[in-house]
Amino acid sequence: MTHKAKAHTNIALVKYWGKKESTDNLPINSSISLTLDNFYTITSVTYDPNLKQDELKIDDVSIQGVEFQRVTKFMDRIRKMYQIPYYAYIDSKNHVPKKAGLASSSSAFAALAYAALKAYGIEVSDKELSTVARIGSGSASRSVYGGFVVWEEGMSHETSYAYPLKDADEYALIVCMVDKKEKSIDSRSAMLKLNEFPELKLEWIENTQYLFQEMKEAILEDDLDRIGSIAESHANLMHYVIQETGVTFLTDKSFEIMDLTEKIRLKGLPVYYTMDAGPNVKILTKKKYVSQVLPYYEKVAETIVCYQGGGIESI
Ligand code: 2P0
Repeated sequence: MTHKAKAHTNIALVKYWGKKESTDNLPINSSISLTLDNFYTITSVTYDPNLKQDELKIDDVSIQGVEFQRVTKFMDRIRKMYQIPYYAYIDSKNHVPKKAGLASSSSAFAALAYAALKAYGIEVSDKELSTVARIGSGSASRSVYGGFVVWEEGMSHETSYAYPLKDADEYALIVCMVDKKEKSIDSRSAMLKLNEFPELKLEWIENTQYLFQEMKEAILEDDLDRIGSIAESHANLMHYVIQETGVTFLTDKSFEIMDLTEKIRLKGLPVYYTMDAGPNVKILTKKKYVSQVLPYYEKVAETIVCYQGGGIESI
């Protein structure tokens, strides 16, 4: 009754921001991501009939409090859905380059969902696994797969799931680390603020629906320039929306790296930026340009080069 699983984090190129339902993390918009090889979580789940509650260790530290509550609540959902009668030892290790400030719930909840089901001998389709991972954390629905991944918003638990769109073998993503401090507000809380701004929410949804369709086409056509332009537009849109709800994630350094990216592009090298709920800037390009563009970024920030990560797996 034990199982160990590995899942990679993903970076959204069309972002998930806002929920129509919080218990199951049903999003207000569909999103598209790239799974990364360098950042991943390995989690083992062991059911034990003698346990009176779950026990959680993250990176060898025993966890209580809010973080534990979130995990055990997620396990309760899985136990109820799949009639699992036992509590579990959960041991999770995050493989994120030190101080990257990129620890992500996407790989954590994807790995946990998979290990929790497999440890009790439950086999589900990837589609169903994606719905279960989503209950833990929205972005975890996308970490079930490698490469470029689509998460269709859906209207219910059964219809809100991710699927693989295309292999991303030629692509690269350079993470420029801007600030390694803890965020002032977590993305879960920041996202909920959008509900207080109905007009802004509508503007976000309408623009995102359009860019989501455009991005799907661009990826299927393997058109880096189009993918990159849409990713930049959507990242800027998300940060405009976040700013309007009273939260700021970007710093002067983030803007400096965005400006630098435009300058490098003027030299004829295809690089495009995207930012998530934090100040770090991620640069999308193709593998073949990495050696040419990396020195520019290394001058201004600590960098980590990532390529496409694979889907969830047992180890
Ligand atoms: C994304 N982010 O699409 C967006 C872009 C951050 C910015 O998904 O509440 O940790 O657990 O569903 O998945 C981060 O939000 O939120 C996120 P929950 P999650 O990657």
